[in-house]
Amino acid sequence: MELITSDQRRIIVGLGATGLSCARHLVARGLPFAVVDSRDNPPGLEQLGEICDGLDVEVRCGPLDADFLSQADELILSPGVAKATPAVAQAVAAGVKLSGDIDLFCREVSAPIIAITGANAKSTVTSLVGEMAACAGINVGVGGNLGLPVLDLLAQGQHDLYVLELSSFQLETTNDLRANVATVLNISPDHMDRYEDLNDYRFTKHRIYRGCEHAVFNREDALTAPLLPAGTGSSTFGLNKPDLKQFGVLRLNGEVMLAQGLEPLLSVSAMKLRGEHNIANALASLALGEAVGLPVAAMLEALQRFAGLEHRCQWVREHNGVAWFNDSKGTNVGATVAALNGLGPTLADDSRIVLIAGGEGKGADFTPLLEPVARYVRAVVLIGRDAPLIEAAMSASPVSRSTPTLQVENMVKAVQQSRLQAKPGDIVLLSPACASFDMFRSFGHRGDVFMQAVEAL
Ligand code: UMA
Ligand code: ADP
Repeated sequence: MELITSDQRRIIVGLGATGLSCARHLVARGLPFAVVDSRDNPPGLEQLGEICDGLDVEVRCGPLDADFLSQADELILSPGVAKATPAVAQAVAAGVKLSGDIDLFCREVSAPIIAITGANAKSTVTSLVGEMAACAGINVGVGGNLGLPVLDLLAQGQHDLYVLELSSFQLETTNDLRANVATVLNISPDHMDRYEDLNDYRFTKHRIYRGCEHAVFNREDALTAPLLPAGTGSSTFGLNKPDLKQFGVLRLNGEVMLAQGLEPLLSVSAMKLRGEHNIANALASLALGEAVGLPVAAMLEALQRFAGLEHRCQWVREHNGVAWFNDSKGTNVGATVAALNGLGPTLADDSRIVLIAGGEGKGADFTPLLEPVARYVRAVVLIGRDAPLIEAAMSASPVSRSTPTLQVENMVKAVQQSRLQAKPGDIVLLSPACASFDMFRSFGHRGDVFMQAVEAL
């Protein structure tokens, strides 16, 4: 096989899962490209060799060369590389077009797209909407930031509906999404080492609404509300009583019901998902499903079946009367606040949570943690690079100063220390409020190490 001769010079920037999916995609279409990665020895080199076997593809590793990038017509940027990276920014200033895998995907797809972003709950809602569509018998493709790059999803063959989780990193380079339905589920600070401030992060997230036919937003979080051109449909979800047609919660004879307008749909007790935040997630999923016309019966069936994803407030085991939960996907402060506020109200009167937190804080402000910590937490066991920052935030405030904090070297010690702190009836919760990369390969790896240590008790 040979690549087509073309005047278009494309450069794939980044050799992770996304870069490799872009390479496979371009090779399958016979389109020429070059590849760069800022690392001397990026992880995908061997796989790239297999994808491009026998083809003339230039590969450059090591610090990005602005002059080389500036010779391209189009840079296809991986999400892990910020568009503010100097060599990339210089090429863009020189007139080079910037795209990402989502743009490449959208150029080829005509099936409807539900596009989902938010600081938290993206993966849960994306998976749940995927389950709803599957329950309705639809041939649905589910992917994106969730793990399967969208172009690999495309390579699986045609689907009749796509449900995509999009990160702010992916949205930075997404110019032409035009989703049928788009949502920003919630906004709280994350990735503050990559964005100038919360507004910068929020504007990036709001790119998901560009050109959409219908927007779904969280009426309890004003930062999610879109500015839409006339004619664009919209609907909302929230934990309060819903207006006509909107999704919310009704209390009927002491029972908490998911509802649309005045119509109760399902008792919250019929769902396997637990915690207030998951009620919001169920409502968001209903609103998204409704917007593409999924039958209500199928959506409610999925809500009753869906037990949640691994590493998201996942029950691990009971040991000596203490329940252990793995929320390793709590990778920012807002997620850990939600996990504490979700599990805290389930505690019996004298019981408390022992919280294991810490890792790579991504420049976050930890003060929103202090109030739920003071309300629900017996002790905080800290690991990882930014453990001292969390400890400093806690001891600087009268709200949380009296909650004991203990810094330990690794996850096994954190589990052992938590066992000593917890009393029967307590919960031990791993919800780090930080990324995992200072100590682990991924949040999944961190959660697995935690669960192994808990199983070994
Ligand atoms: N990197 C370099 N130099 C390069 C290219 C990458 O140093 O030239 C580094 C990045 O800084 C990053 C790592 O390599 O630390 C991986 O970056 P990547 O862009 O190659 O990542 P992929 O393997 O393509 O995975 C990406 C998403 N990763 C990121 O956005 C960092 C995955 O989300 C996603 O599942 C995958 O595409 C498929 O769409 C992960 C993630 O952490 C789970 N996402 C963030 C989050 O959820 O908070 C946004
Ligand atoms: P994301 O893909 O956005 O990281 P996940 O569905 O994987 O979202 O959930 C990550 C974490 O976010 C969970 O472990 C939980 O701590 C928290 N979380 C889940 N739902 C919500 C919500 N509706 N609001 C705030 N935090 C949430």
